[in-house]
Amino acid sequence: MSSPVDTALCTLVAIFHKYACKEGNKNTLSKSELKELIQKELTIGPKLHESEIQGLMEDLDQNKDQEVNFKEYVTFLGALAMIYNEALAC
Ligand SMILES: [Ca+2]
Ligand SMILES: [Ca+2]
Repeated sequence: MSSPVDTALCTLVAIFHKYACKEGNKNTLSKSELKELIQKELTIGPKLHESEIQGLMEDLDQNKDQEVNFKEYVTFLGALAMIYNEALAC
């Protein structure tokens, strides 16, 4: 009954929670949780340097609490979608 878009969105939400609940606040990603998510779930993850992940964390952490909440994660997904859009455009 689920469409490909439903499945894709549920996967993105499930991935957030899979990593967010590993340590500390269960509803936010710490820097190490974000790093693990990037390295295990993204094709480009293993190619990113520590400094790039650090920079990404700082960009995503809009309220500067050193954690990535779900809203900030959605911003991250939007940025990734922009990159894929450039790669996939006709
Ligand atoms: Ca957490
Ligand atoms: Ca934050």
